[in-house]
Amino acid sequence: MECIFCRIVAGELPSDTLYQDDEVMAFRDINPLAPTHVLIIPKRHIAFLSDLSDDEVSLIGRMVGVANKLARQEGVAEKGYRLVIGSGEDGGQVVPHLHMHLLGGRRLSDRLC
Ligand code: DGP
Repeated sequence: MECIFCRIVAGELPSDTLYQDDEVMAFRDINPLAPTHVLIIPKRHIAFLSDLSDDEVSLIGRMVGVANKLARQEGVAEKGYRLVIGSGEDGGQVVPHLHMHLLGGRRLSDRLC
């Protein structure tokens, strides 16, 4: 298995896992850019956001639900946080397995990019 995140899902690579259910998993980013930096991923390998069919977009809703729950758990919900999904090279996506970043715990840049 080549995909790093699929290997994390399979338990072949360690991760600081905060949440998992049948479809979604969340773990701390190995290279945190903020005091709270969590990655929320589908367990199934989907490379890019742009690969999601119209029938599959509800998966993103599930990922947002997990992110909101973790933001409360991490104590960042009240002051605020940011959810980011990059898709593809120009979107800044390095790991080709769909993921959402949950960033919080400090004032993030006003600049979006
Ligand atoms: P992106 O640039 O959006 O593709 O973000 C990929 C993120 O994945 C990046 O912030 C670092 C993180 N990452 C890469 N490899 C690993 C890993 O093996 N474990 C964990 N926990 N995070 C990883």
